[in-house]
Amino acid sequence: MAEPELPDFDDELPHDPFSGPRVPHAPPRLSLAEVAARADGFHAELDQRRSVRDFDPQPIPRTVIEDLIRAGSTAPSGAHMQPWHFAAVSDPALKARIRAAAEEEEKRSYGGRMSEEWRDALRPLGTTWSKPHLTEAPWLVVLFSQVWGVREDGGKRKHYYVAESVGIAAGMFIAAVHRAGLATLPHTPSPMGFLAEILGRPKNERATLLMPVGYPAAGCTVPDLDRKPLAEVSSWFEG
Ligand code: IYR
Repeated sequence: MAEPELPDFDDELPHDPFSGPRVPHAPPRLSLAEVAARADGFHAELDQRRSVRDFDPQPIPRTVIEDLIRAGSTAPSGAHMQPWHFAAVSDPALKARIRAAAEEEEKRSYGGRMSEEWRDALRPLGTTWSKPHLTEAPWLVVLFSQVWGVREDGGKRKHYYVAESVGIAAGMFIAAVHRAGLATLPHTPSPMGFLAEILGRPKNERATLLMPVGYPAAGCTVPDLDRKPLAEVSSWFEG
């Protein structure tokens, strides 16, 4: 398809005809010493985070989960469409249905649907089809991606960069869970169409992550993993 001709944008400056109302944004300007201390401190805190498979069943108040979802939902998103939905489940019967359906799919996956290479990659992590955390954790939070939005008149509204936006929301939710002193496990039973079905979600939503949330169980262990060093995950082009 031919590209449309470039309009003469210079005529439109300095007024941006597309912008809505604006409000001041003036967070306190911290000293560079404080900035450095916070950057270092936040990394140290996040570096303590581990995905956990053994949860303490102690109930966690709904208000805590509400705040964690609020935190996740502060994520930036394509055209600010906020194309996510968090479903929070503490009902034991629903958790049991979700666990049974997830294990059903995982049995098929571990039983042959995953490639040999994939199963080899997972072996050091010790994962299996068995998902007791789905009933042991006090909450399951299911993050859905809204592939499109729904207008007030019922029409479809296009959503942009859905995978990126929902991925960022997941990261912020996971960081918030950790900051609160709780743990989670970003779990992706595949396929996970059963989650929309069990939770009665609309047609525009796809389950993206299933995250049990709670305290780690006493005596919980995790694989002895290292994180890639900075040099391996970054490159620098300094002036
Ligand atoms: N969804 C399966 C398999 C699995 C896949 C990856 I990639 C992991 O990092 C861990 C597990 C399961 O949850 O067991």
